[in-house]
Amino acid sequence: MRLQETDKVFQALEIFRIEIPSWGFANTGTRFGKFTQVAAAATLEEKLSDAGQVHLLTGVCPTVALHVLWDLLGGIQSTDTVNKLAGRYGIRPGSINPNLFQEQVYKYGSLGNSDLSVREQALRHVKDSIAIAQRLNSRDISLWFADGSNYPGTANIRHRKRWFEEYLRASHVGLAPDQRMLLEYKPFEPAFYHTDLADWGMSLLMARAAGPRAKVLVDTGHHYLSQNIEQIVAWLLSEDMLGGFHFNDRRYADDDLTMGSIDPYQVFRIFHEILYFEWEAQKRADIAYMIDQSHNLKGKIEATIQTVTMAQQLHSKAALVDHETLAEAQKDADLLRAETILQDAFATDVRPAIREWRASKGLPTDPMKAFRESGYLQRITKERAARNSQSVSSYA
Ligand code: RM4
Ligand code: MN
Ligand code: MN
Repeated sequence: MRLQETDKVFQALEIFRIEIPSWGFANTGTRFGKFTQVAAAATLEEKLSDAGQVHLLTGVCPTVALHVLWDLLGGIQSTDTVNKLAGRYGIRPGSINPNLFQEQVYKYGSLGNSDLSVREQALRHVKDSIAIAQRLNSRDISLWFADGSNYPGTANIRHRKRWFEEYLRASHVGLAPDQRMLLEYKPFEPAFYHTDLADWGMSLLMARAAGPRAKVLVDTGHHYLSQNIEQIVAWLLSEDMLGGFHFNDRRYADDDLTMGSIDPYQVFRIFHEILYFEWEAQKRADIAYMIDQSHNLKGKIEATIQTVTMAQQLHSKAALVDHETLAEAQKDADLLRAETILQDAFATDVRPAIREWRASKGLPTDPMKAFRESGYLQRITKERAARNSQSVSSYA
C-alpha cells in the first residue's frame, strides 16, 4: 500500500467509533427456541464487563447501547449502578432503547394503540427513558416500534399515523437541548400485515413531525431484499435527517447476522456514500454507528470483535476512494472509470495498515487472537457455567 493510502486509512480509523449492544452478549434465540451458551452474560454487570473487553482490545467501542427493560431493571433508580459499573469496566452508556413491545399492554401497539391509556403509558415510558438517558449522559434515545397489525381491515392506519405524530411530538418535548431522538423503521415482523413505521419515508415524516432533534435510524436488516440502502443513506444525508445506524447482515429478512458476513460490498457502499457526502459538504456527518446483532450460534464476544474489525475494514476501504477523481469521472459520464474507483478501493487489502494503526495506539494488532489468548473466556465460562446451565431454552 502506498504511503498516501496508509495515511487515508489512519485518518479513517482515527475518527471511526462504533457502539456495541448490551444484548449482543446475552443469550438470544429464534422464534423456535434458544441454544444457550455457558459464557453468555445474564446480568448488566456481565454485559458491561464483556463490552469492556471488546473496547479494551479494539479501542474503538467506548459506548454500549442499553435496552431499558433488559438492562435497567429498576428504571431510573438503576442509573447510579449503571454509571458505576460502566466506569469500572472502562466504557460509557450509549444510546438508550425504550422497550415498547414486550409487555402485554402492547399487544395491539404502543404509540399507535387505539386505547388512549396504552398510548399514555407508552409516552410515560419514553419520557422515563429520556430521563434515564439524561442521568447516564446519553445523547440518543433510539426508538423502535413493533406497532402494526396482522390482518387487513383490523386497524385504522390513518388514525394510528396521527397518534404517532402526536405522541412523538410530545416525547420530543422532553429531550434536553443536546439530546436526539432516533426513529427506526422496519417493513415487517412482528406485525405481518402492516407496520406503522415500515420504511425510511415514514420515519422521515415522523421525525419531521416530532421536532428538530428527531432523525432517522437505518437498521441495515430492515429492508426488502433488493432495496438500495445506500441510496436511502444518500437521500437522508442530503436532507440532514440521517441520525444513525444499526449494523448487521442478513440473507433473508431481519437475520441479525454479523456485519459484512453476507454482503460486505453493501456496507462498503453505505460508508462510501457517507464519506463522499462529507468530502463534498466539507463537514462531518453527525451519525451514530451502532451494531444491532443477535449472536445465536457464534461466541458472543468473538462475534462482536469480528464485527468491529470488519466495520473498521469496510470503513477504511471506503476512505480510499479518490473523491475528486470520482466526481470528475461522474461528470464526464466515464462509467467504467467511476465504477472501477469503487471496485479498486473495495479490493484493497487494508488489514496491514489497520494492524500498523493498532500498534501505533498500543492496541493488540489482532484483537481476536488477543482475546483468545487473554483467558477472559475461560474465566467467565467457569464463573457463569453453573447458572447458565439452568437457563431456559424453550418457550414452552
Ligand atoms: C428490532 C429492532 C430494534 C431492536 C429489537 C430488539 O428488530 O432492530 O432495534 O431493539 O429488534
Ligand atoms: Mn435495530
Ligand atoms: Mn431488527
